Amino acid sequence: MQILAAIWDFFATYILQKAPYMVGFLTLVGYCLMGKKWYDTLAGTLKAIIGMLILNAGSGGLTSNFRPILAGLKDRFNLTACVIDPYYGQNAVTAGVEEVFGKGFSQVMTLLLIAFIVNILLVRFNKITKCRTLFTTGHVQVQQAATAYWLILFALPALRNNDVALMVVMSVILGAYWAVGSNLTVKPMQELTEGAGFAIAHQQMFGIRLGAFLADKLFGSKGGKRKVKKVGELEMPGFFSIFNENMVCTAILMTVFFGIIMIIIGKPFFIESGATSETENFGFYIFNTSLQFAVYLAILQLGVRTFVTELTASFQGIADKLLPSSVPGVDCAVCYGFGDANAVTFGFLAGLTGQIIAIIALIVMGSPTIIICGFVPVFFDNATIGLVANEKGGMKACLVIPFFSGLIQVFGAALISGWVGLANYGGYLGMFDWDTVWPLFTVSMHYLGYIGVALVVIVLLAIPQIEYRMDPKGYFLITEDYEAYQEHIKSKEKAA
Ligand code: ASC
Repeated sequence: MQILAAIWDFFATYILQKAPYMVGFLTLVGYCLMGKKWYDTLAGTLKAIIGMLILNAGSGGLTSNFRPILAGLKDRFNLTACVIDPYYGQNAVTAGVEEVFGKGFSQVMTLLLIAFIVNILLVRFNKITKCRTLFTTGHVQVQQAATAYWLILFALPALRNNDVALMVVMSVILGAYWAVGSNLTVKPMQELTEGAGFAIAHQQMFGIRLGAFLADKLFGSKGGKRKVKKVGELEMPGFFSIFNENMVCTAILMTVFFGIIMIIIGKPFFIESGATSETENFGFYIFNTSLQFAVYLAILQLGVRTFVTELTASFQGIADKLLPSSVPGVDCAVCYGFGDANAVTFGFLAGLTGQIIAIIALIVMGSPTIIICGFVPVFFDNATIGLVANEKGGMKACLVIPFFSGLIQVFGAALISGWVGLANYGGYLGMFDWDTVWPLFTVSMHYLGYIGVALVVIVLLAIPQIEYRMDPKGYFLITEDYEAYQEHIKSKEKAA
């Protein structure tokens, strides 16, 4: 028993919660199931882990470089504000949960495991459930579990004294959200990557599907009737042609945007935080910092290239033997290695513009909760949504849809974090789904109690059923054989 507990503890701490090792573990299991030679299995597993670590170095570098700049706005203007950022959100839960609900959050690991098992079961029985995706991004799952814990305790006071019921409600809702949300991204991701064989398991999964849907409806080609110009197809004249090069484009745009923000914040702030010194030229500091954006994006894309093929190739073993017709759900940054690279930058800047306008609106309207943009939601949500929007609706969609997403993130986060009391502790998770669908879940559970819980679960589970019924023939084909799926779509269009 003790040995089992130790194994479980090791698994939960070092694999389940750490995306690189989870991806490595799945690669290992997949290749073993395929009966690959041991040395190929070892090499593939190492490549998968290292690739994910490189991706993390890229996304971590972006976050650690640019988060303090956005958060600096708060200090510069002496705002008592709630920062939307997964790490601030997690800290806020830890800081307040004991005080507000009289409960710590020691069961987080157990919860993660049970919710993960719910996810696995939903995929295992996908003949019935129609769920095709397994969540592999552990750090995100921890953040979501923390915020969901708060939202559910807030919505259902009866659960505060009933640990078993609390665990059941939480793991079923979270597990269903993971399975159904990532499942929603299968189609946009297969289309973006031309069948690379992964889905997104992150914090804006409903946003991705909604973004792709709206981009297609509002800006799409309507079966060839309308001309769609994607970001990568723009022919820029003269000087502007340098924007076609992703690194150059990112460097120039980030220098302008972050330059303005950093000038507003002022040099003394950066000296105080130790980021620069009295003697360093401030203009040079701004330029050098802004260039890091392009550097970390390039690192991130290298990481993607290193591990994606290993993971998706080995996952075939898992799909064949254990979880039929399934694909792995991975970090949103993985898709930045596909599609038009500049769409990532444009989506981010459009989302940032939306967020800044929304924040000004909150201040002007005298909102009791003021939001400060955190780097993670504004970049990772809007870059991802921009990328899929561009794929379906071109440049216009890539700018308009993330702009609205930015507005929604701020207004949604202000409403929910103020209402449930997380704003008092300075942070909220703030990613797209947590500003939209999770507030709706919370409202439903708060006002309808257990009926609300049932409603949330039923609605979640109904989503893949509806999608399946819209195209029963193509639904599993899209993960099993993308080329055959494309043929199927062509023949469907011809018949229409
Ligand atoms: C998050 C989070 C991160 C980033 C990263 C993006 O939600 O917590 O560290 O997004 O996963 O690659």
